Amino acid sequence: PEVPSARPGPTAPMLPPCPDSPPGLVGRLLIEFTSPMPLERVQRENPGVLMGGRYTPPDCTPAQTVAVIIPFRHREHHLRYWLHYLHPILRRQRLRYGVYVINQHGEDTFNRAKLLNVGFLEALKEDAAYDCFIFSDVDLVPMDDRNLYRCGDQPRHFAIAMDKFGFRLPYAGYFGGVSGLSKAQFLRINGFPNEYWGWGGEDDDIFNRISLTGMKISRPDIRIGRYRMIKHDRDKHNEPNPQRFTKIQNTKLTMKRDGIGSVRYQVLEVSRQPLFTNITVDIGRPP
Ligand code: UD2
Ligand code: MN
Repeated sequence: PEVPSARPGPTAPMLPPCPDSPPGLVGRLLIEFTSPMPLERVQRENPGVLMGGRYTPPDCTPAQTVAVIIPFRHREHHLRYWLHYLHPILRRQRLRYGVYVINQHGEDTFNRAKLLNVGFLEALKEDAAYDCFIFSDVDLVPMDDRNLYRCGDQPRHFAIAMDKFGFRLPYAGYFGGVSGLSKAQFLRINGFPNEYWGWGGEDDDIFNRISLTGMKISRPDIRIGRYRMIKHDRDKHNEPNPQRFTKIQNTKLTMKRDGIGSVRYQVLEVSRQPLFTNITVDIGRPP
């Protein structure tokens, strides 16, 4: 009988595991949002990224497959900067990843955490191999590529030193901006809350979920976890949620019934763009 060849074919390349510390990192980066950033330019400068915003390192096999989830509505100009800065960084970090923009349909009140739940489920529908989920605001760009967008044995908070907070952690329980959980960690906390409509509180609820399940936040060095946020005004239909202060007192009671196990939504469109997958979704409106 024919003996199968041991030589690696094009479909099963035998690549070494990707190194723990990627060799091509550059460290501190210059980030600015002044020059205009046409999407055509960003596409031209990232030819290695496949349709839908997928990337796999050509020279090694990563330990994880990372879904980057971005909550979104009407921030096209921010997204162009995000794609321009993040694709080269994630590539240098030797990640196998995909970028998912979860676009809230309509003009009802924005709901960041519910969109992130949708992103988790929809990314897994695209590729069941995703085992690490990075949740990123569209307006946040890391200033140092040693801030590795990977998951570890505890939930990770990446955006710890932001320009708008004077490059300091604003409070010990702060978990906003950019965070990452493995699939198992995310399921352990029943995902994120679906009932925070409007601005604020949802990140503190997520922090509570993590603490209540006995996990601990892991963070990078304060010199490495630096971020720039693109300056912006508060969006329309994302007014501060007046219920947020009482809601975050009750995470222990609500987290079992409100989360990834109870999220209801309707996907209106999935469109694979050159640098990201856009998922437009109807998530309803506050009761
Ligand atoms: C802070 C947190 C953010 C979240 C929010 C409260 C930082 C850096 N970030 O962000 O993680 O906890 O407070 O909800 O502290 N978005 C849209 N369109 C909209 C509204 C929001 O795309 O109309 C998305 C977008 O990805 C944005 C994110 O939601 O970056 C957070 O909203 P924001 O940037 O208005 O809130 P901000 O900067 O106070
Ligand atoms: Mn912002």
